[in-house]
Order: sequence, then structure tokens, then C-alpha cells
Amino acid sequence: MLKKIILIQLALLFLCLTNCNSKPAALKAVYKKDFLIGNVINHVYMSGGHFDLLKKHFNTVTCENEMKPENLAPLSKSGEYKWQMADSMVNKMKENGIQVHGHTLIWHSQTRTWMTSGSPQEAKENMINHINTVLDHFRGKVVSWDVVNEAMADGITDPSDWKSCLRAESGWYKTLGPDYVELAFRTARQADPEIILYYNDYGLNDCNKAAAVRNMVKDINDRYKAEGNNRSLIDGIGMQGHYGLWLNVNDVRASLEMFKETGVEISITELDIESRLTNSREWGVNRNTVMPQEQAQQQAKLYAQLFRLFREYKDTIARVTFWGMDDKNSWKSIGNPCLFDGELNPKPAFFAVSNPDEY
Ligand code: 9MR
Repeated sequence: MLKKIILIQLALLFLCLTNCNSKPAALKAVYKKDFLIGNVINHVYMSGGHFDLLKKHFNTVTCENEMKPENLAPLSKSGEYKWQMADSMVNKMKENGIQVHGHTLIWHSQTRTWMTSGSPQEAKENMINHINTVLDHFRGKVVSWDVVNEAMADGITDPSDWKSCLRAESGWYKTLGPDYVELAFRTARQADPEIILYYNDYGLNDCNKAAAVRNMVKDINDRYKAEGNNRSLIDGIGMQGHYGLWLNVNDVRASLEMFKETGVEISITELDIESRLTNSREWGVNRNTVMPQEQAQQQAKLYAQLFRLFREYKDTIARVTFWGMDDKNSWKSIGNPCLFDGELNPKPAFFAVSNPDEY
């Protein structure tokens, strides 16, 4: 009897030594055969525990703000471009073997007003100069770019004529009309034929907004190919993925199906799931509110459901990038949307993404 008890205790000790100390697997290893796994980077993530997590789990990054027009382009037309912040990040990623996705060239927000002002001819020249300058600077260092970001309006009801669904308050739209989207992609293709060109937007779980994007990509690509080009002009659709506990995963599935029809690759580009039921517009870092266990579990379940879905579409999905490492430094910290808490401890959401079949 005593021998049996000692044997059981030894077995338990062995199990504890092998499992209790075992570190969670790197996410990039878990999804190695499926798609790239990414996160955003900003100055906080460039050192310490954040950088350790970045190196361990992620093989692709997107600069959270540093490559946006407002941070690269000069204050006035005659000024100098500012590369320092973005360059130091890109160089550090290169040293660590992490791929960089560029975000973003043409956007209605975080863009200098002089760029979209003046006559249509001036705005066109500004767009062409900006795209040429930025793509030339990062040539060979950034593999893909969000060429146009968030061009579609909110609340689309009839997606059949995609041009009528564009965000009319965009400075680019106001000066150049709906053709600015195609101009941006044509300019980027000419500037650097090696890179992968993305259209990126939020709210693409909404079937009308998704259909408008699908129609736009199809229309632009069909016309480009009809000119004798043997490739698409828009290579990929970025579904940002700023979700909450309100999400119905079937809506994401429906949009993935819709985008698959276009034949271009899809990436989930800015994934986070805020733990509130309403799609609230309360933003900002450092609002590290306590997350009740029940919400943490619901959030984990939703992450697991999404990753099971993404795996089903692994032949079409190139990359899944999270928009934030930890709840404290997330742009939506009040909703605790990340895989790690403010102290960088893994949350149930992390374990759900590590092993979605268990949730
Ligand atoms: O996370 C970014 C935040 O730090 C900025 O203040 C904000 C300004 O617009 O942009 C956030 O990132 C956005 C991204 O560039 C485009 N999609 C929505 C993201 C969250 O707002």
C-alpha cells in the first residue's frame, strides 16, 4: 500500500515538474502552418517585457501610428519628411527577423491638410509624391502596405454602386472624387511592383459594407486585368477586426466567403475584442479597468471561435495581426481587449488563441 502511495506521489511530482513549468507555446509556432501572426508596435513595445513577448509570439508587425501620413509627411508642403521613428522600428524588426506591414498611405484621418487641399491637379500630385516618396524609402524593408484605409462610409444600405458608398467627408474624396482609390493603387503598383497592396477597413462584419468593398475590389481588379495586366491591382483585403462581445462570428464567416470570391488574399489586420456588449466609442490608453472573470471567459470563447474560423480559411488568410499587446496600452484599454493584462500576464484569451479547439 505504502509503495503504491509513494509511486502515485512520484508520478504526480513528475507531472508537475514537466507541466507546471512548461511555458505556453509561441503563437507564431501554433499557427505556423496557417498564417502569419502579428501585433502592432509603438514606442512602449520596443523594449522590456513587451519586446520579449513580441519576439516570442509574433512574426509580423504593423506600426500603430509611426507610418501614418501625419507622422511621416512634413507640416507644410515645402518641409522635410520625418523617417526617424519609423526607421528605428523597422531596423529593430529586421534585426529580429520580424516582417513589417506598412500602415497606411492614403487615409481621411491622421493626414496633413495641405496634402488633400488645392486644385484636383495639386492634390493628385501630392498623392503621387507621397506614395512614391514613402514606398521608395521603405523599398525592400516593408513587404505589404495598406494603400487605402477606411474609404467606405458607415451605415451603407445599398452596396451595389460602390462609388456611392465612399466616405464623402474624406479630404481625398472631396478634392479628387471617387477615382482617388484607384489612383492610389495604380501609383503604389508603379512605385514598387514587389510589394503586396491592401485595401483596409473596419466594420467588415457588416454585410453591406463588406459587399461594397467586394464590389470595389472586383471592379478595380477586373478593369486592370482587362488592360492586359496578368495580376490584380488590389492584392489583398484587410479586415481590421475591432470587435466586442457583441460579435456574431457568422457575420465574419459571411464576409470571408464574400471576399474569397474576389480571389485576393485576406488578412485580419487589427484584431481586438473589447469586453463590453455595446460597440462603444470610448477610447484611450491607461484605462486599465478590472475585468470580471465571466467577461474574461466570454472573451476567450469568442477569440477561440474566431481562430477556429480563421483556420478554416487558412488558404485565403495570409496574416492575423492583433491591435495591442496588453490591456493597459491598448487604444481601447477600457474594454480590456488584448491577450495579456496590464501586467503582461496571459489572460484566458491568450490560452484560447493558443489552443482554440479546447474552448
Ligand atoms: O491605435 C491607434 C491609436 O493609437 C491612434 O490614436 C488612433 C488615431 O486615429 O489610431 C489608432 O489606430 C487605428 C488604425 O490606424 C486604423 N484603424 C482603427 C485603429 C483604431 O482606432
